[in-house]
Amino acid sequence: APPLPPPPEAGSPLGRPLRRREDRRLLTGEGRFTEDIASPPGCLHAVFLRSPHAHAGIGAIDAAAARALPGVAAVLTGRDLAALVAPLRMAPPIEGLQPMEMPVLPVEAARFVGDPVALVLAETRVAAEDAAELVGIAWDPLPAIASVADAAAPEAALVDPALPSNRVSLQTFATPGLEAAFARADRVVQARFGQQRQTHAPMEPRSALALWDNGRQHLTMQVGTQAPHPYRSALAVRLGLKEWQVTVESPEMGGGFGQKIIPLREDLCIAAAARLLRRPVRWRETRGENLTAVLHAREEVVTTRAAVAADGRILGLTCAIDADFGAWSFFPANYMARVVAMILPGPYRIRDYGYEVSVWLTNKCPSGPMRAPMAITSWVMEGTMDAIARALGLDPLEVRRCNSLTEADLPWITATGERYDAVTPLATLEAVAEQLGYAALRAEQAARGPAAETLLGIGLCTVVESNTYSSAFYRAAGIPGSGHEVASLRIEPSGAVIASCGLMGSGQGYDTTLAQAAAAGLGAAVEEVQVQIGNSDTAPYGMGSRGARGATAGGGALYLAGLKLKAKLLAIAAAMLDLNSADALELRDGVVLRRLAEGWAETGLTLAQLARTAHLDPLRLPPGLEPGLHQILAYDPPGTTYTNSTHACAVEVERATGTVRILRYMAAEDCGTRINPMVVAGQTHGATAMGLSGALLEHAAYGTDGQALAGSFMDYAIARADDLPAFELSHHDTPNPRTPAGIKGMSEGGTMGGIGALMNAVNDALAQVGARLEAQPATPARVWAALRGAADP
Ligand code: MCN
Repeated sequence: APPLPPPPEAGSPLGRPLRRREDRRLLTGEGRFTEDIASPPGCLHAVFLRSPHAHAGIGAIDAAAARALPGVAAVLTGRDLAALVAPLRMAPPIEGLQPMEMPVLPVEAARFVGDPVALVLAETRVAAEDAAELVGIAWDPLPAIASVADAAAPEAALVDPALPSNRVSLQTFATPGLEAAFARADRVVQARFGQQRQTHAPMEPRSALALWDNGRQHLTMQVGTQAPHPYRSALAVRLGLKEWQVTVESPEMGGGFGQKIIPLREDLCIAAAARLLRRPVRWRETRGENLTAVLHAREEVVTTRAAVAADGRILGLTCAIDADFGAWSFFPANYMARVVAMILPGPYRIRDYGYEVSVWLTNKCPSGPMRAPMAITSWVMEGTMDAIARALGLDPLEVRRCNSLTEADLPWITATGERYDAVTPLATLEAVAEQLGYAALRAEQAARGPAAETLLGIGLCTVVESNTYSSAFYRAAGIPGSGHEVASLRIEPSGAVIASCGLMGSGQGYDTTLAQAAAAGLGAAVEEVQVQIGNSDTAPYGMGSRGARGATAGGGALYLAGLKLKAKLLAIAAAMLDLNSADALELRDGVVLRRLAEGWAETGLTLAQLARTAHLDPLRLPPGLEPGLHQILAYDPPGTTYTNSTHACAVEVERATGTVRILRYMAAEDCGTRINPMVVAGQTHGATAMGLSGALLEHAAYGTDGQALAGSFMDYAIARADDLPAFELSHHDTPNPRTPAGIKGMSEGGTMGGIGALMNAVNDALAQVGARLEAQPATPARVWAALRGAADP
């Protein structure tokens, strides 16, 4: 790859903590979300009838009474929709992965509580809800598989009868020296980590409006989506349309967290219904549906075995992962669980490594990507470090120090072949240890002693966050797609700049940060740059927002497009100034400067004048330059980008009640060049809050019969402000030499660090009395039970 330009110098729009432009409209209630769009004339409202059973055959469906209700336009079943929407077939060429097919609505059997089995369309939402209650289904309840243990039992019924077993994916890996590493170890330390099922819980549940123009044979979907172009392609393919027959317009989005990437079953159903009935159709998900029937994530159990020397050095490591993916492996099952295994060794010098990753199907809500699909990883690795320290009687900080990668190790190629550039895990570890006053806190812990009413716990968690996944990663993981992003920059005759790409935000502050990235490349004033994204027809085809790729891939593409367009602008400036070359010219803040022996001088030309010339006076352009100012550029990152951080947490565990109180929380992070430090801090707060919320409270629980138990925020507890600490953040801005302007992504690492720091702190407290919490969440009841030595509930 050609060498990339160096990070910009001081005075650049990069690195400025500009306030988010979008906040004014969002905070004053003027943001326009899908539900703010008025219903067009003739609009129908969609309601889905869902399975109350974890597993049941679908017998006769009697919709006569529902259809007879005033205002009801149609009741569609799986059979009706099968003729309109192609099933999703997931069959990437990956060894150990079973191909699966998913009909838009099930015809033979419902596979989980909430599985949609019929679609009711009526003039009003109330009429549709009433009609749904009148649809009679002859259910044939069947035994349900509610856990990995059930799924793996020798005589287990099959969740998907088309598959040979409930293990939908099995992947293994081992370095050649692994066995020898265990043979020469002084000790083998084993640890187990469990994570409960969770869900995204965006503030805005899903919502969509489908408009079919029968004259033009054109579908417009107004829907909050993180990836307008892949969404449009998937919708078009499954409805048998060309992409030019579909426009996707994403209004404002109240959170996505991975739930709003591609069209899910409800989106496909309402689009098909709009086309069939030639009427607009809108659908709004209820909170209960969002909690139980969209996508879940995170349910996995990981066991590690570390071969260690007596001084704490890790000689070899293995992990076994069993992930419960629910009823469908709709997203490539291997991807999410595999990322955990891939990056598990994290910041440590572990040359010999092996993993076995099993993904199981059960009769629960299907799993999909959720902010930090590899969320458990850092807890597993850092919990293993603590287990090693305990087994060998060493200090946990010392064990980390002696295994940590240092600058001299870089670039580091991990055991699985991943390349780390410019990571600084030892620096972030030392920074938080100092800020926390680690030694003093350990002394205080010892002074309190295990008999105290409140036990003090210290948790450390260094994170290596994989992000901005490259095309090579997607291929290896079997995910159809690419890691590149496309930027479009247009400069209008007045000098106004329109920046666009295939990302779509759900709270990341793109109006501000993408404008900063484009302005930095271009040399324009940030205020002159407007970001226009979210419309599949006007934005260039890109891969969307996921995997913390927005800053590096999207911002990087805009930065590089800016540099390219700047070269054209400077060539025009040279011609206008009667210079032979543009070599001594520079554009900063929209003003053309000329380099002198000492410093810079203004030339009197501005970006606006250059723009006017390019558009309206093309005869003044130097030979060979086209009129106009438009740059489209695709940027494909050279490899996955890695960002590191260390989270540290001090907790108090009350012995009488099991209550965990966070005393202090800090994180030191290195995401390279920060486009906007305030946005980075906000993303770290949000990501860490999500991690802590999962580690402390959340649980998408099921009964042993597969019944969903958490259908409202009364049962699915997410953290409130008073559950969370103040975050003390610090930064190490080490640019990545292989990305534009040295930017690294960062918005998932906080989730990983939050879980690890909190769980390690709780277990550090419990270890003083010989207890351990093997699985999240650390609710008072579970901590109390662990303290009592009872089985982990
Ligand atoms: N940023 C920066 N400098 C850096 C890195 C990031 O200024 N060195 C800024 C970026 O410009 C961007 C934001 O921080 O505005 C996040 O950047 P990045 O880490 O690249 O992540 P993405 O833009 O790809 O956003 C996706 C990421 C993911 S994967 C989930 S899930 C997630 C998240 O962002 N969902 C969110 N943050 C969220 N925040 C909100 N409010 N809502 C969600 O649904």
